[in-house]
Amino acid sequence: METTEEINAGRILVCGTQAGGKTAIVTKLAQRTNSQLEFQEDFGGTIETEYLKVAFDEGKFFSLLLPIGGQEKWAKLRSRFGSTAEAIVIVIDSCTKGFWSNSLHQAVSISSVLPYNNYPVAFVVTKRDLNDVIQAEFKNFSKTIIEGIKIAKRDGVKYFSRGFRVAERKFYIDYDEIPFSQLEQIIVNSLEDKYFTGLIPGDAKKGRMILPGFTLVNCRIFSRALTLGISEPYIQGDKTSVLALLNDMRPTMLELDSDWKKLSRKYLEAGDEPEIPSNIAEDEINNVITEKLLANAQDILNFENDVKNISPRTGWQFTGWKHISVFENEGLDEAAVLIKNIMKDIAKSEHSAKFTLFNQLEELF
Ligand SMILES: Nc1nc2c(ncn2[C@@H]2O[C@H](COP(=O)(O)OP(=O)(O)OP(=O)(O)O)[C@@H](O)[C@H]2O)c(=O)[nH]1
Ligand SMILES: [Mg+2]
Repeated sequence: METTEEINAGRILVCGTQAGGKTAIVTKLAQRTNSQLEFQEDFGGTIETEYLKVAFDEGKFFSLLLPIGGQEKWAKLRSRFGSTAEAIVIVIDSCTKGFWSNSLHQAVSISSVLPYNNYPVAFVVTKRDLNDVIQAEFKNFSKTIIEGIKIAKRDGVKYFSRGFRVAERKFYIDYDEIPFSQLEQIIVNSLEDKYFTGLIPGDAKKGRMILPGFTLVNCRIFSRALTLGISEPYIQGDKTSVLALLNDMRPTMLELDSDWKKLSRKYLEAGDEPEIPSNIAEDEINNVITEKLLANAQDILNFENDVKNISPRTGWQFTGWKHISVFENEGLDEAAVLIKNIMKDIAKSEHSAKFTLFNQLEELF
């Protein structure tokens, strides 16, 4: 056999809540093999899936990474690809700890269709750079948001809905409680006003970020996680369903011309839209950011334990984890080694006939 021949030595499915950084990290890794590749910001998120090759040992073998769109609407697709996968990498964002259980949930659902026992699972914690940046800036985030609530009461909130046409809309806060979707929009607007310049509605590429690593998409996903953290005491429904509902769409609920009621028809256990008292204090926001959003070393160890603890039930063989930053090119070499270790571990997994993939009747109807 020719030593330069490429052998498909691993088909790795990369999953995790939307905007966690799956496409970014996989593109960076694939760039090592194909220098033409470049990560492009995608305001709407990955549609369906992307295949990207990573070669090791001068092309002797490669892994094919499939980062699938993290939004909930791609859940069926994840299962379909799961039936051909040989390993899973879970991507979690170090600035939105509140969404980690949703990412784990995705990996667990895929596991029931993966035709192996004892197959490798690893996780990558992304956006290390942004975690540091927000650690230094979060008190100004809270101040800006409190100011944003005041402005919303006085002048109303303008936003652009991006349905068929980009249309300007406006709402006022004239009551003591703010519905989730409006608070999410107030947070996005106030952070966007402070941390971006030159924004043009409908053209996400034109804006410039002021805070390093805080992209328009990061602003939205962070704002959603923050709104969730603030709303937690007021959630009436089941937490897992609420997380799924919030992972259904991108960008914000209002910008997408959607609302909680519409979405909750799909997530029946999510309950009514939470209402948050409008007199929320700066310190409460600070606490949510530090306690519920920004991950620290202990949080990562806890997640590792969660993964290890469910492994006997899901059939996982835990390969390891890395905390990286795609923007700072930090930890990418280690991430590449992690992928290589996954491919070694793939050899230890056993094929299994657990192919109860789809109920035939369910598929027909
Ligand atoms: N600061 C910072 N931002 C990052 C990093 N990695 C990704 N991002 C940003 O995070 C946002 C989402 O990244 P994607 O790679 O598109 O996320 P995804 O997981 O593929 O999202 P879906 O396709 O919707 O599931 C983008 O704005 C990226 O630029 C990182 O290491 N640091
Ligand atoms: Mg993607």
